[in-house]
Amino acid sequence: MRRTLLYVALASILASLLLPLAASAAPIIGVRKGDLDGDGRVTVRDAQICLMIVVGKIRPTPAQIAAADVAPKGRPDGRITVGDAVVINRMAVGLE
Ligand SMILES: [Ca+2]
Repeated sequence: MRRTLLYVALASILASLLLPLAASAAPIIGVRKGDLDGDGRVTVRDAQICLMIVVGKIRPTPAQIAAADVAPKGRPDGRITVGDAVVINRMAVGLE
């Protein structure tokens, strides 16, 4: 019984570690790059949300991860960084 509980606990821990990776690797259909709040536009607010993700203030949804990964330009690297926030900010003001 104790061994079964241990296995269940270990499986839960492994699942919690692997699920975010699987979610971020899956293609998200209908996500507009840079639009983190899902309002259909890329604004400074989206860059602010990206920065909050970078500093760990908010936990991103899979759609936000897909929308936020815009840098390096032309070859997104699968990580959400300050560089992504900068590119989203440039998109918001029409420079990208
Ligand atoms: Ca938006």
